[in-house]
Amino acid sequence: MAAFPPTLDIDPFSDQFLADPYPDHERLRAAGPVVWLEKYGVYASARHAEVQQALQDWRTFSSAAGVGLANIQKGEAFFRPPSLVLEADPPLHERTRPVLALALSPSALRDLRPKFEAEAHALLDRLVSHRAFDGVTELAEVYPIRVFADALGLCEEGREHLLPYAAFLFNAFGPRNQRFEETLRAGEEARDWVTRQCNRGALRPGSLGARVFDGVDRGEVSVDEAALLVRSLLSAGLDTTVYGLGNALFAMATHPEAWAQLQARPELARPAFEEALRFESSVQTFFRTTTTETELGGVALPAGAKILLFLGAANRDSRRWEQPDRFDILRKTSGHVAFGYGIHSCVGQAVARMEGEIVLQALAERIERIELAAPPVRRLNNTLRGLASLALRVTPRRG
Ligand code: 8QM
Repeated sequence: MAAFPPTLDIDPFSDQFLADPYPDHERLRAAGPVVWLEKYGVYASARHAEVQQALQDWRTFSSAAGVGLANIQKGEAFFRPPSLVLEADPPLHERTRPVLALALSPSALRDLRPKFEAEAHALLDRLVSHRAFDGVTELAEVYPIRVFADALGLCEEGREHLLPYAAFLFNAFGPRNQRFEETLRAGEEARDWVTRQCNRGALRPGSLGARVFDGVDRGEVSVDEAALLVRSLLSAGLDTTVYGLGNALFAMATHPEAWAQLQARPELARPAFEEALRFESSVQTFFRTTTTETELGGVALPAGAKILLFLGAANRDSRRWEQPDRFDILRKTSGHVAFGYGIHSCVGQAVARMEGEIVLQALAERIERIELAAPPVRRLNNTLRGLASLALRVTPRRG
């Protein structure tokens, strides 16, 4: 017999929760496999097994009503036309996602790698020579914008809109709280620029963006659909890696043992970045909406219900991970859900991993020690976890 879930008064979009979500994650996991969040009238799960199960079962746990708190099928106001991948189920999703997957194929990535490496080396040569720099404003916010916006084929002008656009987008997956309002104006301004950049004519020939429009020539999507798919790359590909790189730098700077391991073997950069994603997942939460009456973790769910999935909490669930709060770059990280799971799992994850690997490896090759020069400053966002500032002091390698 399916049971009623325990009710919690936690607000996962409050300043207090977002500043340090981990104690509340534990409360959520401990309360049960699925809980009821009174404040928003939604179900939620913070345990790995149930989060994974819901992500896997896209027929029951739909994305088409939006992956934020608002139900976009009920006309609950949202600020942009729905994404054709993120906010879509099969069969639409089966037609649109392959266009992105093909644009971001392994061969496209191989072509990009030398540029991504050269940019990282140039940037880090300069930063390391200063012996002190801000890991967020001078590195994590600079590098993805440079390499990914270049790869996408965007013009230089107006790129300052990319982060405000994403900040607003990711806030808008949550409730219309003060944080949402604070980023609304800049986000809406940025949206108009973003919309213009998604046109075929605005994208450099041969770029990733142009490759999305190749799907039009193959008859897979319409011109308007291709523009929306470019918008997906622009929406999902910048802030996520900015926060991911910032979190990885923070973890490395505050875990000397992990840094020593990476320093001794810079080829650990890839697993180190992966562990940083598990440890501090840049995308913390997404919603699904039930399409029918169902059951999850023994709890009965009605049709049409929103359920909040705590990816970041699942990645620290002791039912799944040994010593989950330990940052250990040698652990097996497979099974983390920082990139999601199932048909919607991050289509750009290979690009993200490439950026993370290249930056961490280039750092490890150049630096002997890395330390905080000041307490980091958090940037709170309704969906993303990360930093506004990370003052670092580094000691270059000798010789
Ligand atoms: C999040 O617009 C989109 O298609 C889109 C926006 C944000 C994401 C994914 C897709 C997960 C990184």
